Amino acid sequence: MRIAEVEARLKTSFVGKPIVYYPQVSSTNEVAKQLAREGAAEGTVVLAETQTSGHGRLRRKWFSPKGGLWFSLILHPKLEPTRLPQLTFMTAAATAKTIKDMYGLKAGIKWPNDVLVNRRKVCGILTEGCMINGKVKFAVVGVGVNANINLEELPLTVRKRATSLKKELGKPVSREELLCRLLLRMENAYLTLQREGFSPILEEVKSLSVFLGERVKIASFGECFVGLAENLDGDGALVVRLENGTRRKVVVGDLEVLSLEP
Ligand code: BT5
Repeated sequence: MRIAEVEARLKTSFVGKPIVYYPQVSSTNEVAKQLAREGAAEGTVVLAETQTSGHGRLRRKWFSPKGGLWFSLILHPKLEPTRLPQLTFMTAAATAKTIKDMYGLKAGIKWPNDVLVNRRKVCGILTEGCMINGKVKFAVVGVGVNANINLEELPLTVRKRATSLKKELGKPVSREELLCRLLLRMENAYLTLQREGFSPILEEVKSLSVFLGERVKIASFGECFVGLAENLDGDGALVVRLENGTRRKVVVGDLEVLSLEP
């Protein structure tokens, strides 16, 4: 990554100022949390070429070979701790829109934290918060975009459901340009969230969704069930109509869109 080029082209006012760059780290989220504890400014981005223990939710492994865009953004949101997932939705919408606009690819959001292109995962997002006395002291939003990675570097089980921008376009992308555009969108979305609340973000997520109106399988707290993904409620929880006609709200879980299974 040519950081000087990113710094020269970045049009944000605080996001990505500064960008703390490493050739390799354990996890950009872990490094960002440490920097935030030490007082790093809101907007600081930690970016690495590779991660040795990149992770997703529930400490699942996030494979981070060379060629990807792996970064974490430090924020100081005025949000209740239960509302932190709003930062994930905001980022998913920003990423899907950036990929659509820049490359004309059909990018969509799969609840709660994936961006898909052609039914396969191109990006995962992990938001973590640090709470003190019931208040959010800071949040770290980790973003992993399979920009120019070689899919052969992912294990077979992961590869089946993954893609990269390079694979979809048949040529590598400029990660510098992608990062600049994505950080600008994230800053604008964050300002919208702080000024106008979650509803404009939620509307975007709905319009980019690849799951609403679909038959889905949900895994949540060790339980599995199938139903129709009907809607997102005002907090981004998924409302599923079960096969017996009752509705169930899912706040945390994994979703498979049955008709999209590769
Ligand atoms: C996520 O978790 O999708 C969140 C991933 C966040 C990664 C970023 S990279 C920068 C920052 N630093 C970190 O340490 N993390 C963040 P989850 O929904 O739990 O999905 C994890 C699952 O995605 C794994 O169990 C695999 O099945 C799959 N996976 C792993 N690596 C992948 C990749 N490179 N591309 C597509 N899928 C992948």
